[in-house]
Amino acid sequence: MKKQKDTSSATSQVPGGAGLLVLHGPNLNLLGSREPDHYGSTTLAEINRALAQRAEAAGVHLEAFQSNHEGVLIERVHAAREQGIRYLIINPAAYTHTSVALRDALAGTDIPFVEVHLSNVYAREPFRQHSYFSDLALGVITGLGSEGYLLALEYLLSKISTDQG
Ligand code: CA2
Repeated sequence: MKKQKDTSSATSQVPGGAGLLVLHGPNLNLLGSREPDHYGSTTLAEINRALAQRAEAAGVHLEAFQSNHEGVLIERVHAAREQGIRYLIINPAAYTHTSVALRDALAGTDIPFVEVHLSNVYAREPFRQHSYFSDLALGVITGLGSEGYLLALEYLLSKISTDQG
């Protein structure tokens, strides 16, 4: 099988921790090209760059990863545990509403995470109003576009600085 494209971007290492991982689910690689009414016009690369820059300014290592495949995302979550990732930001995209397997991976690794959605899932079709992740999440940000990722990051950076005392 062709190796999945890893859209990761790494910044400086934080002492004593592997930092943050941002996971993007299926079709989010299309951001900025189609459906701007729902998902805005910012590309995934622009979102990842803004997150990496903000994390770097705080001295925190941040990687981002997108896949259109459930098993690849699950394996990235498993690898995150091996890596010692402290917190995750995840937009599971359509897997939000379908994937017990990805939920179980997050529950099994016990890495605290914030769930982010670009669109307001509660203002859309009823099937988008159930998430397999929200009850496990530290919190959920939905409907604030790409800014939602940055808000999630600000929250986690403040947690990291509190954790470090
Ligand atoms: O609002 C969100 O962030 C979603 O997680 C996005 C998912 C959707 O299935 C969820 O219900 C809510 C869909 C991502 C698809 O992204 C595209 C981006 C550009 C063009 C087409 C699809």
